Amino acid sequence: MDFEKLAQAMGDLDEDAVVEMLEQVMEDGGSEAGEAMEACQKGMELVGSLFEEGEYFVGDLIYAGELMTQAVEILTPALVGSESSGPKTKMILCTVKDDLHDIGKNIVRSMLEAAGFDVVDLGIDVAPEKVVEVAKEQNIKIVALSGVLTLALDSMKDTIDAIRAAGLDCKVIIGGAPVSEEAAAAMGADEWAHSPQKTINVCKAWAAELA
Ligand code: B12
Repeated sequence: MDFEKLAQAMGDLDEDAVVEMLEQVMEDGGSEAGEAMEACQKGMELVGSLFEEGEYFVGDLIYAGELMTQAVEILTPALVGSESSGPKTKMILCTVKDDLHDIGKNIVRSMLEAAGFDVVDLGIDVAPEKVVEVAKEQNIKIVALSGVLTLALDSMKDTIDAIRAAGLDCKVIIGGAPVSEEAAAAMGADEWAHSPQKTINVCKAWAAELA
């Protein structure tokens, strides 16, 4: 599979070509599904650049999001592995305050659900107090925070501070484009991830500790 071609097709928003290539990837059960996912994300970066250059408009971004969601649906069975049996671990997922981007969050949710988690999705632009309130009410021990804007890092820190100030015993994972190891350390997050696969591995390990 030519992954450069796949990234380019995603960047060109060529739905037929993207779907055809992904179906080819899945023919052997998806041994290259991880590489295909990375190529699709690279394609989304191309979309972002074309938007900055004024070639693409907001409608194209929205279409790109739908295409990416479709791509993830095709690849998900190969990426998440087998669903664990037994009671589902409940966790919170949301996009943090002042950030309205939810394509990445929704992808992470689909994959966590496919991996057997009961995901309480609080949506977008979620205030720290809301996360604390729901974590308390539903006795939730895992919180996943998503953000795409640079300023989302401040909201993530405020959310983690609020969780710790409330004395909640929660593991927190942060994810999204601006997140890094340094950012996670600076704000006291327990883990960070860019890829949904890592998110699933981390959350599965935490769920096993909690069980
Ligand atoms: C689509 C898009 C939009 C859509 C969003 C639609 C939607 N429903 O989400 C719309 C048009 C609404 C939009 C609006 C805006 N956008 Co915009 N947008 C994008 C774009 C092109 C793609 C983002 C995306 O969906 N990527 C694909 C997903 C799959 O990637 P992802 O979010 O990173 O998620 C993956 C991983 O990060 C990870 N992940 C995600 N969440 C989580 C969570 C956890 C816990 C974990 C572990 C992992 C994880 O898994 C995902 C799958 O692999 C980016 C460009 C880019 N290069 O990213 C700009 C971009 C993010 N937008 C930008 C801007 C500036 C804006 C606006 C301010 C524009 C404006 N002037 O109005 C507004 C912001 C409004 C707001 N307050 O949020 C800038 C941000 C600049 C910055 N550094 O802060 C970018 C980078 C574009 C640019 N280069 O200028 N945008």
